[in-house]
Amino acid sequence: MNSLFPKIRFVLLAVVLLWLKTYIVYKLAFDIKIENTMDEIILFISPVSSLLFFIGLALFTEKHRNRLVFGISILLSVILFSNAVFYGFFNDFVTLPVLFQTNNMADLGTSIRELLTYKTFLMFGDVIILWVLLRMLPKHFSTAALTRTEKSAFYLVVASIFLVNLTVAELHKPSLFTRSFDREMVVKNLGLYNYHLYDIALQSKSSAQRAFASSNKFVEIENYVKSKDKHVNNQLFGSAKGKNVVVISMESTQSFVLNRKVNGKEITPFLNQFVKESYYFDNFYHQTGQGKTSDAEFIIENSLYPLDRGSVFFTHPNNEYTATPELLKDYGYYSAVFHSNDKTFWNRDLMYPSLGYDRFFSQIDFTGTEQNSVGWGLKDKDFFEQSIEHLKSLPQPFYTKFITLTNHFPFTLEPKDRYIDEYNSQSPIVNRYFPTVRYTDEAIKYFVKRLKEEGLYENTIIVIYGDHYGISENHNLAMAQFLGKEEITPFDTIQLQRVPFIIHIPGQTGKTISKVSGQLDVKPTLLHLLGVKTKNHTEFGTDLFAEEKDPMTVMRDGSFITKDYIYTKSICYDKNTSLPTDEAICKPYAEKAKAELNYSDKLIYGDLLRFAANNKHKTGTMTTVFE
Ligand code: GP9
Ligand code: MN
Repeated sequence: MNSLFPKIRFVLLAVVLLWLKTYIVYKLAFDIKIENTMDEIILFISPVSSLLFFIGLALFTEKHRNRLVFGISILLSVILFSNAVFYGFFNDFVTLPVLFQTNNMADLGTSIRELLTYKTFLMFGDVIILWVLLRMLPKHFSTAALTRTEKSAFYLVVASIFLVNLTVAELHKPSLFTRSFDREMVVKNLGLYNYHLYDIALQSKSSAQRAFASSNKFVEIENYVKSKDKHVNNQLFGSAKGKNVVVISMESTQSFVLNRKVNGKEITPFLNQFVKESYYFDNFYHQTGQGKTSDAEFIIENSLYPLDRGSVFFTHPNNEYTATPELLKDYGYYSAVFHSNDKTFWNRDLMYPSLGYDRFFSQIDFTGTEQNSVGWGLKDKDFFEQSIEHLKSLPQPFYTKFITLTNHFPFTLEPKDRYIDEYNSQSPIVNRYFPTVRYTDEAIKYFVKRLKEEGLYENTIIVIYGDHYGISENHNLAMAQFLGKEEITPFDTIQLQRVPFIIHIPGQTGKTISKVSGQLDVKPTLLHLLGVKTKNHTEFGTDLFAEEKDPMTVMRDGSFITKDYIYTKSICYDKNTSLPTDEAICKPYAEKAKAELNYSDKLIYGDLLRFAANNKHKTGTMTTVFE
C-alpha cells in the first residue's frame, strides 16, 4: 500500500482543487441558506464523495490517466459553471427537464456570452494549476497501474464517505428525499454533483414508465371513469359563470378547530361567521400523502389521487395534465398562484406551467423583513396585504390560488400576533397550534375586507380549503384532552382528517352540506359552478352539489369513508356506533378504493392524460419575475 500514494496523488490533487473551487462557487454564486455550523459542515463535505468517485475513474487506466483526470475535472467544472450561470439567472439549479425547456435556454444564450470573461478563466483555474504542476513536476505523478485491492480500497473509502455524508444529512434533515425538500436542500446536503445523479435517476424512472404506457390503457381508465355516477345540479350549474375565483389553501388547518374555543375564545371567529353565508362542507377530508401542501394543490386542481410516495410535483412535473387553470383558459380566465416561499419549494416553478398557470408570484415578488416574516415566508397577513396589490393588476376574470404559511409546523408565532392563549396540555405543538390557526383566521378576515375595499368581492367566488392535518398522531394524548375523549382510536384519527371546505358565492345564501366528500371533488364542483361541463373529464371526483347514491372518499393509504362506514387499519367501523363491525361489509368498497387508486397511479406514471381529448399541449409560458 505504501506505493499507492504517488499513483493516486494527481487524482487527489484534482479532487482537492475542485472541491475547494466547488465550495467557493457555493458561497459566491449560490444563495444557499446556512442556519447553523452543522449546515456549513455538511455543505463543505458534501461534494467530496462524488468528486472522488468521478475523478477516481481515471485510476482504471495507466496510459490516459492524467488526460482523463483533466477531462473529468473539466466536465465537472462545466457542470458547476453552468449551474452558476443558470442560478444567476433563475435562482435555481439546473434540472434535466429545464435543459429541454427551450425558452429558458434562449435567455441563457445571451448571458453565457456575457459571462465569457475573467470569471470563466477563474472557473477553470484549478485545471490550469493542475496542468502547470504536471508540466513542472511530472515525476511526482506516477501513472503506474493500481492493484485490484488498491482500487477496491479506494472505492471502499469513497463509499464510506458517501454513507457518512448521507447519514449525517438524513439525521440533520430527516426524510430529505420525501418530505419538504427543494433542490437547494439536496445540493446543500448531498452536493451539486450527487444532486445531478439524483435528478437523472428521477428522470429516467419516469421516462421508462412513460415509454411503456399506451393509449389503450388510457381508454380502459376513461371507460372506468365514465361508468362512475356523475351528476350535475342544474340549479347551481353555471351560477358563478364568469366570476373571478380566489382559492385559499389554509396551511395545516383541520375542521375540528371550527366552532371550538380555547380559554373561552373562539379559534376561528371569522370562519365561524363566514361559513354561515357560504356553502360549508363539514364532512370533507384531505386526501394527501407525502407531498403535503403540494399534494393538496395537485388533488384540488386535477381531481386525481396523489402518489403513495413522494410528491407528484417532484416526480412528474412534465406530464400533461388537464388541470383547472388550463381548462379555464378556454373561458377567458387568467390564472396565478401567490405563495411567499422560494419558488422551487415542492418544485412549484416547474409544475405550475404544466397545470396551465400564467403567473407565479413567489418569494421574489414579496418584500420580506425580519418583522413581517415567520418560518418559511411572510406572515399570512402581510402576505395577503402585499398580494392584493398584485391581484388588482391582473386581467379579469382570474383564477387565483393563495397558499398561506403561518400555521405551519412547529407553529411559531410572536406574542404580539397571538389573539388567543396557547392551550394547556403536555404537547407544546398542540398548545401552540391554536394561536397560529387563530392568526390565519384573522389574516383571511383581513383579506376579505381588502377584497371588499378594492371592489373585487362582489364579483369573486372564494374557495377555502384546509390542505392537510396539522396535528399528527404523535399528539393523541393532548388531542384526547382537547376533544374531551378518553382516547383517540383509529376511527377518530380518520375523522380528524376532516379539513374545512368553504365556497362563498356572492348573492347566494349559505348552507352546510354534510355529504362525505374530499379534495378530489373540488375540481368538478368548482367547474360546474363556473358553467364548465366535466362529463368527459378524466377525473375521480364528483360535483358535491349533485345527488349521488353512495358517496365514498378514499384516502391515499386505502382507508375510506362512506355515509355509514369508515375503513382504516384493516378495521371496518360503523359510523353510528364508532365501533368495529363486520369486515365483510367494507370489502366491496375496499376493492373499489384500491382499483381507483391504481387507475389514478397509472394515469400519472404513464403520463396518460397526453391521450385525453381535452388536453391542450403545454405551452410553457408561465412567468415568474426575473428582471
Ligand atoms: C411550503 C408550504 C408548506 O411552501 O407549502 O409545505 P408543507 O410542509 O405543508 O407541505
Ligand atoms: Mn401544508
